Amino acid sequence: MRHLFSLLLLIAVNMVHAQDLQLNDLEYFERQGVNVLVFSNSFNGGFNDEKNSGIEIIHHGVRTVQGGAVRLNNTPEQWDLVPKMTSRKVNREDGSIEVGMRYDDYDFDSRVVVTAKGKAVEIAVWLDKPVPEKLAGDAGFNLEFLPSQYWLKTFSMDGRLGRLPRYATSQTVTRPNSEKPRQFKGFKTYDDRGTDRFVDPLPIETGHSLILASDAPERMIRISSEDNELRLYDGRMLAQNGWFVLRSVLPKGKTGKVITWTVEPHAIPNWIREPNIGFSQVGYRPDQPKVAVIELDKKDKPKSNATLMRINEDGTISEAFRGGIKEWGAYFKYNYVKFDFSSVKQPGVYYIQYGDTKTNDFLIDEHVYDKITDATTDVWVPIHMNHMYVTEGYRTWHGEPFKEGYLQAPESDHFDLHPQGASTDTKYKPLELIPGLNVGGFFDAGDFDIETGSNISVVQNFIRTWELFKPQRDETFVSQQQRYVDLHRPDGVPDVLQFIEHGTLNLVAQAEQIGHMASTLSNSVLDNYHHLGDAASITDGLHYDPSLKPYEVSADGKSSGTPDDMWAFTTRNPSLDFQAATMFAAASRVLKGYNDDLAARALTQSKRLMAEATELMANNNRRAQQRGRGSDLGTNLQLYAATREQQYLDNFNAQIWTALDRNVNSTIQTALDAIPFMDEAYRKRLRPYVQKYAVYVDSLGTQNPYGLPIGLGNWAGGGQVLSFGTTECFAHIYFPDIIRRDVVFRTVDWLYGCHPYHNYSFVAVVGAARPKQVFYGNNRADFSFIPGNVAPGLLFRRPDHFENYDDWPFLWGQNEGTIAGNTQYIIFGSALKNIVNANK
Ligand SMILES: [Ca+2]
Ligand SMILES: [Ca+2]
Ligand SMILES: [Ca+2]
Repeated sequence: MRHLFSLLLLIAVNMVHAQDLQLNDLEYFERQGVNVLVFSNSFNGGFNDEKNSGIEIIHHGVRTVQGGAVRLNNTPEQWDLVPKMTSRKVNREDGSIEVGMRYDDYDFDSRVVVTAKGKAVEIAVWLDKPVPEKLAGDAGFNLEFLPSQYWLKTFSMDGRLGRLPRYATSQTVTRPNSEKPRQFKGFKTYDDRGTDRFVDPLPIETGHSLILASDAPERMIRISSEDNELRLYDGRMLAQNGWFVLRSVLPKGKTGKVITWTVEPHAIPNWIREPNIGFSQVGYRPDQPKVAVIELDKKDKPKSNATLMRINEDGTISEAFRGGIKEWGAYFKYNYVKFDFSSVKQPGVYYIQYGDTKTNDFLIDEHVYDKITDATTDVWVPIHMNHMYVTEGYRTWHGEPFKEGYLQAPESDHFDLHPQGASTDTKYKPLELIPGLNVGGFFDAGDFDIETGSNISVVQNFIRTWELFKPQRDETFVSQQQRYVDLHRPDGVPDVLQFIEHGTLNLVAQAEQIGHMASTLSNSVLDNYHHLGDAASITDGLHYDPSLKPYEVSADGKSSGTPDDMWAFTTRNPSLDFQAATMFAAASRVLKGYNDDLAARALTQSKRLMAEATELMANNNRRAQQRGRGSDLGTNLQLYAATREQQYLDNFNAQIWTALDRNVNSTIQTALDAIPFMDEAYRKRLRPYVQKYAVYVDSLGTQNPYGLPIGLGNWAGGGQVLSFGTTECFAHIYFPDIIRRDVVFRTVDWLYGCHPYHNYSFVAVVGAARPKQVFYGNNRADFSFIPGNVAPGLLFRRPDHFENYDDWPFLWGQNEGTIAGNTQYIIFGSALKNIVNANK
């Protein structure tokens, strides 16, 4: 009897423990439904606050809280200073993690100690020296809450009730700029309109005990502090990407334990995450493999089978297939199983039923891939055409941007990482107008600059698309004369030719006006770099005249004293010139017969830049020469394609085999690209390398359940998957017996929904049943997307979490699409369509 009693007691004790937060092997606090991470991801300089760092909470599978750290602002923005992590100690004995933080700019150190206390954590801030005088009243401990998961939810502060707003409408004050903590590198995120004052949000509520979202068990969280006042702010008052912020200001003149909070995220008892059934939202061709990858909570017990249900033409539902579940195993925090329904080949409308989980419906049909690139070519790309008025039906996407042109950048340490050296390398004086640059070109991504390297890739991608697939599609009206673009209005010219022309126009202008390639044409001031809205309203369209006062307009209405003109960053980079020269040669060939004048100008610049870059690279130090040589392989091939001069082919042949021997994975795409220009002997010699590559492709199946190269970087790995898929397509086209057609569909499935976290298509695309709904495009403030965009996808958060928000667009590493990446998608999609249609 006593034994039984002890046993029961032991079980009871263990049960209590099982509900408590425990410090796990991956160095975060865990209980079922709740993960509390303490600087598993630290702040990282470059772009500063990325809303990805500090103390973070993953609450029932969603990372809803981050930014826990000592901060210098009520609601920090990007480019406000972030603390550098100076130490991180995991203390297993008392179940705590201690992190040292430092602001070099203010010689200010602090420590935060997070300790598990039952179902809660205690967060304490310790100071060895008092807060520096300059930061007193501003420095505090902050914790940030994801707006899209907390808006419209209730809160209670010391019993006073409220509801967090869908849109920012709280109150602000202004304070003298002298009181504003320094921003990163002295940049200024705001235009104070000459007032010399900055905007500071006021709290929504203050008190000592806050309950957030008592109306939503999966989001409910309690925070209390006996000694410190809690202030709740809305960070969106200053910046659309702001979060709800809870903070306590550090007391003046004190040392020791200066802040103590208790934070208790509610856990739904015995919570198990709903299975994420990954499948292609675009659907499947009858003749392709069809394998759903199902992501399961580690506490979830895999079912023995799943069914494919068919929605019949009369609306009734019948079981089309029942099949076994195959276990793949653990990959980071989840378990993975697969459901193979490849045997179902009858065209129709289907959904997958796995236990109680049912997916949305999708198609099995011959034609599912027919339209996968149309949104990108017809909508996304033309909207990103710079220096044009772009319209669609009743809607204007943007007016003609940057009418005042571009100024020579002075020496600067640029916020978008384009330093301008002491010498301009041009005939222009700093801030002098460089004529003729406001023509052509494509917006880089979610911002509005022209990244020259990306624009070169874009033109190359379009040339490649044109030469390989000759798409005659004409859905876009482009008038360079009127600087006018209209979507869905054919004008008799294939759109791809017009895109090649548009990119070339800007790049040739750079070469002609500057003498070489600019690294970028970008914003001069940070407060218009983060512009959200019509690109034509970023600058005032008037020439900057420093003799006028800011905001003053000249009598003739042509210039202003507002220093908002864009800058051209012109530090000479011979290898960029070399890339441009290569591209110009190809563009010249393609444009001949369509725009002869531009073709001739491109050829002139190609020859001149080629000669000058070659000489400059030879004169530069050895390292620069090696850099030049590294890109030689692809360049020589492109040069041969563009000019058909034998010397380039000879250069290519002299290098390709050693490069393949060195690293087959990184060289194989270039080697495949050469096939159209080579003889049968080349293809034969390439064969064993493709076989080696196939071994690598197969090995990926054991590395993760998706059989793809999954990147864990700060920018999610969508581009890597896409370039892998593109290589597979070309390898299959040339060596179908080695790279099987089936493997190509792994990339397709991933892009369109078969991936971790959720099962939405990463492409805002025609044809997908459930595409993602928000992207980091230039309309992100509207929680929207630009059709045809391809998201980078799954951002890895250390130590074990993949994430792609579909209700919060503002993390570029997950949701931004780039002009170079999206034009690569056009090549991938075109190649795929070729492959699947070859069997018809
Ligand atoms: Ca950019
Ligand atoms: Ca057209
Ligand atoms: Ca201006």
